[in-house]
Order: sequence, then C-alpha cells, then structure tokens
Amino acid sequence: MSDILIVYASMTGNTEQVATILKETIEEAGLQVEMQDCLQVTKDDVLAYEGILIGGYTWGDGDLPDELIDLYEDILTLDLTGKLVASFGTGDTAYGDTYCLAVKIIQEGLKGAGATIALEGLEVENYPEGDDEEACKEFAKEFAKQFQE
Ligand code: FMN
Repeated sequence: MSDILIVYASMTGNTEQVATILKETIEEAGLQVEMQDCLQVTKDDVLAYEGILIGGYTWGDGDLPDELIDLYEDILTLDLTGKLVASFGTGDTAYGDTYCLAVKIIQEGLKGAGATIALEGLEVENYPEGDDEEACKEFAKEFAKQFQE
C-alpha cells in the first residue's frame, strides 16, 4: 500500500501533468505514491491513505470538473480526521475572479471532512512549465516533508 494518493481530473492534460510532477517529486523524497484519475477512485480508496492530494481544473464559471463532482460529494460525507491533505489544480487567469476556484472548492471540502490541510492549494496557470513547474516541485517537497514529520 502506498503512503499517498494523488487524485486528479484533467480534460486536456494540464492538471494531469501537475499530478505527474507531484508524484515524481514526492517519490524522490522516498514516499510511495498512487496516482489515479478521479473516475477510478472511490471514497473507500480515499480512506485507505494517510496522505491525499486532490486536483482538478476549473470549469464553467468557477466550477468543479463534472467528473469530480461524485467523488467530491462522497468526500463531504467522510471523516478524514488525521489525514494530511492538499488540493491542486490548473486554470486560466483570463477567467478573472473564477481563476482556479476549483482548487479552493476542493480544499474547503477536505477541510469540512475534518482533514488537516498541509498547505494552501497549488494553483497553476494552464500547463506547468518554467517557474510553475518549480512551484509544483516545491509544493510536493513541502507536502512530503510534513508527511514525514
Ligand atoms: N479556468 C479558470 O481559472 N476559471 C474558470 O472559470 C474556467 N472556466 C473554463 C471554462 C471552459 C469552457 C474552458 C474550456 C476552460 C475554463 N478554464 C477556466 C480554463 C481551464 O481550467 C484550464 O485551461 C485548465 O488548465 C484545463 O485543465 P486540464 O488540461 O487539466 O483539463
């Protein structure tokens, strides 16, 4: 069994690439990571891990991705006390005030389920490259550090 579950929703690949960078960086820190598309994950899967990262792109007018909604609503019914979690996602600043709102929605849901928020959600503009890729790595290193404490 891996230590950490990374769940993502991604339509055109940007958020999946963020998830991949997080996975590789956390593995470099010596932890075992399972990465899954949100459609493959049940609430029982979520309960089985001590560390959970959930990511999604922002859709519509600041909405969660449709494919993430069932799992999100299931998570709201769970008791995630003692789980170390964080959210991540991608968006586009062209959408103004709704930029990366899904990241905040996921974080609030996890908080509502009683989980411990390891660090503020990671927001990336579209495809993660350059400074954004570095920010993903730093986020993952910090998450791994807290997990190992
Ligand atoms: N990005 C935002 O930050 N806020 C939005 O409200 C938002 N709405 C979108 C609506 C549509 C119809 C589309 C096509 C994109 C929207 N985006 C919005 C941008 C996507 O979230 C962004 O391109 C993201 O990186 C896509 O992630 P993916 O490649 O993982 O599917």
